[in-house]
Amino acid sequence: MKKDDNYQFHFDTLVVHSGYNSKDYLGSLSTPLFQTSTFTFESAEQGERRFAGEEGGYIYSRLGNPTVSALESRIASLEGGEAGLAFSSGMAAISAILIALTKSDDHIICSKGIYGCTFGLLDLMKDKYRIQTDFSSMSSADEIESLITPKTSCIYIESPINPTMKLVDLQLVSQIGKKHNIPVVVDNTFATPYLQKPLQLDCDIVIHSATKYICGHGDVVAGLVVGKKDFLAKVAMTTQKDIGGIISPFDAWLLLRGLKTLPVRMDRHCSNAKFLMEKLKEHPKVKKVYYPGHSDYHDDFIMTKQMAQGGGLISFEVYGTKDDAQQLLNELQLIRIAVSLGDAETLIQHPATMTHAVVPEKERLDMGITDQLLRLSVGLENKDDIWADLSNALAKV
Ligand code: LCS
Repeated sequence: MKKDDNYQFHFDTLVVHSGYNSKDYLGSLSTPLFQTSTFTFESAEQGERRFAGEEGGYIYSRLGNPTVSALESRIASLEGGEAGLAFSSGMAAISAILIALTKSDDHIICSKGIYGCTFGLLDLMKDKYRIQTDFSSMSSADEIESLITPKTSCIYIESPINPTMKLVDLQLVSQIGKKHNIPVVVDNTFATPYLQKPLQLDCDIVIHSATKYICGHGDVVAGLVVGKKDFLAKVAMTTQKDIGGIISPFDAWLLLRGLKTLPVRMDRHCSNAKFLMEKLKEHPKVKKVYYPGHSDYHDDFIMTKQMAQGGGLISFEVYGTKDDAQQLLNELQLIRIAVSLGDAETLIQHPATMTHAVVPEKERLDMGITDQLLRLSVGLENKDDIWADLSNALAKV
């Protein structure tokens, strides 16, 4: 889909068209679903050539599938990267990348605050392979550089951080990564490439839990990675092929479908979230509100540097105890109590006992996840209906 060499399509055109050419598939407007596990060879010699890498073409769906390839090309174009890879979950993507980047006894520097299972994975890597992780608030170059050792093989960041919504200055971290030749990996799940493009800020690898905004409809669990072609080709032939966490063709097809509306959905998620964030800030029962650009953390300067809008997630602390926080959830009628995020439905969860229950209490509190913290994934419903439900529940606690 190239207009001419000098013309660059806009993001909202790329989400619809990139990575797929209907001419290659009998004119089919929708990307065909290749629901097949394997591909036949015309001869034994052709099979041999394909396995030897001497001839292009598909072999077996764990090694590649046309529907999956279209998705991988599309996410690469949206993030502005050379190549993409699709996985069966965000965690399959994260583990394939971290295992590819590290070996026993290595060291990782990680943002202070990450999704609970990513924390669990780092703990597992420490137990099994003696890979140590240091957590950093990443607030200054000195702080990050003081943690670098000769064994540091990767810097891993979430921004905004799940669930505290703290921001990490991606440009600051990528400059340190470049200076010390350490790859910087960014989990871009909360922002999506519509709001933030870490590769443009010189980070090296972008990861998504595509389960969230990329899918947008709460019906797929999947992961995506974008980065340099050579690195991802190595991952495809090692920690993806041999560990095997590949996406199914049908899930790839659903993600291609979901992606087409990403900008339209994100604009609505963002405007709804901004409205609710302002209402929550004024509410007497709400102690703190965390939303990029308007947080009680005062890190707005980072938001203006790297994000187009604040996104669809808000975290807030209520006054009182864990019981009060849980009661608020139980009083809701429209908003659903559920983990995950980025769906059409507004979802609310209690991180201390749900997404981050695996994080030991001391580390959890250090990350800023108190018993009174709630995370709201603002959906696409009418904003007044969401606020009516939330304010009604707040009035009851
Ligand atoms: N990265 C982030 C930032 C996430 O929020 C999640 C899942 C993952 C990676 C893992 O992706 P998955 O394997 O689930 O596709 N976050 C969840 C959450 O906050 N609630 O439920 C899942």
